[in-house]
Amino acid sequence: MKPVKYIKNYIGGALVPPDSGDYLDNVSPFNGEVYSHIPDSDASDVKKAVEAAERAFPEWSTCGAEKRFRILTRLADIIEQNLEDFAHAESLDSGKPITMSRSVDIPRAHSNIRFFATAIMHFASESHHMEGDAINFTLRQPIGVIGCISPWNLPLYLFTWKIAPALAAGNCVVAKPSEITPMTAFLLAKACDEAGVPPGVLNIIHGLGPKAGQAIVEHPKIKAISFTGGTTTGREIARIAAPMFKKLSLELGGKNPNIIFADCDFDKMIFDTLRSSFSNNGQICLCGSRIFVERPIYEKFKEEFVKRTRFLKIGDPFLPITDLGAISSKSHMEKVFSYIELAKVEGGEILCGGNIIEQEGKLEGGFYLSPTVIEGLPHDARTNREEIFGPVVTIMPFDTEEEVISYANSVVYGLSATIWTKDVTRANRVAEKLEAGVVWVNCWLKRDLRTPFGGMKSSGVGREGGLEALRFFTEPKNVCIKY
Ligand code: TXE
Repeated sequence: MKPVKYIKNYIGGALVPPDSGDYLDNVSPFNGEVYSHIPDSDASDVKKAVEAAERAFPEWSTCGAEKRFRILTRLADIIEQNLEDFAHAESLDSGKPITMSRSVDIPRAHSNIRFFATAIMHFASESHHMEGDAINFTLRQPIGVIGCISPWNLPLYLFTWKIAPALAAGNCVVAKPSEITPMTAFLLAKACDEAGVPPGVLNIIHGLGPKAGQAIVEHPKIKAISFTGGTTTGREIARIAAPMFKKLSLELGGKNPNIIFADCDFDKMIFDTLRSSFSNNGQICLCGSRIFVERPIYEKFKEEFVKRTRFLKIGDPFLPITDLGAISSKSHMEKVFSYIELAKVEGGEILCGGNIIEQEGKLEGGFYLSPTVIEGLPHDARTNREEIFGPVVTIMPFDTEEEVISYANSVVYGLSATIWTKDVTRANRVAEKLEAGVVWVNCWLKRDLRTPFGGMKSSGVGREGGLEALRFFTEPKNVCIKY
């Protein structure tokens, strides 16, 4: 399961070149060099993938939950058996530390598959008895061909988070990974072959969003789209899909508040806040990028947080001591850096970091940024309203619960939030008022796959996870029988 020079599309169970014969460079953020090439696919490749999926659908949708359970479980086992290859490919492609690929990304990818392989075995629906003369029951039937489009920050983790429930529910899938991080999706295609996933059940198309991605969204035989990515792109996808009455699941951006009350467990809070600020270089839509600290402990927090941030090791993603690897792409690094410049213009003070790190030796040419902490900005500065999606956080004090809730809710996003306090009554009171789809209290990124996952406002539409996902990927039909 090693990276290849020329990645291929996976259509009808075969690894095939793009119809156009054209390829795009795949750059490793590790050193900024082109290390492979991906198909520059277009509508003709997508058309073939949809046709393969349509051919596979009748058998796959009626073969029974147990058969789908067995095949998907085999696929999960193969990923687990090849964890090191998948982890290496993920870090080479994304720049994330190998320690994260090994402990988070790849294990969560096979857990996603296993979770939904088992969930479908227990997926039941409801019936409603009408006194005396009728019984209703609800069928939850697979939809048909589904489009799954995923981003570059957690490549295989989010790719399988969509594909697994779609397949478990009996649908067939045309999936497109990000062109920034295509390699583990290619390795997944090879794993499907080994697992005996029937041809056409899963089809993987590589290429650019506005070209290959848009062709998936536009295809009339694709009945539902599950997308994770930027809010701008989500809006564009909805513009096309809504008039075609496609089901839509949109997991978009975030600008998540991290609310720290003075009575919190300081040591636990500071440890998790470092994680929630800088994990994956802040390239997780759930990272807490706006940190609000109750005034009595603001100075203590600022001193300890900046000290620990300065101690983070940035560099070679393949060294176990590395905390932060490379930023996913040159253009994204430049975008993140532009926000650091904006923060200065808006009157912010850079307490640590704030610079692009010019590496030498084998990392020369790679994309590295120092983790950055900014204070002194008003809550409604652009830096505090717009998603930066990098190792950049702002900190500010607050005095009252009402004040911090109004700050937290003052942005267009509503994805997740974190609250640190020992006062459980206050935690519940604040959680109820926060405009967020996920609220963590005295923890961060503690994930139970059965729970509804997603955001509100400009963070998206719908929920993934557990039964929410299986219900998204099925059509409910009520049958009423009079007797
Ligand atoms: O995502 P895009 P990008 C945020 C983050 C980031 C911004 C843009 O702020 O800076 O989004 O990141 C495909 N039709 N998040 O550019 O463009 C594209 O090929 C169909 C948050 O990487 O949204 C890729 O496969 N598909 C997010 C996928 O969409 C299209 C994680 C995501 O790309 C398309 C990543 C189109 N018109 C970025 N345009 C999260 N919520 O976790 C692009 N794509």
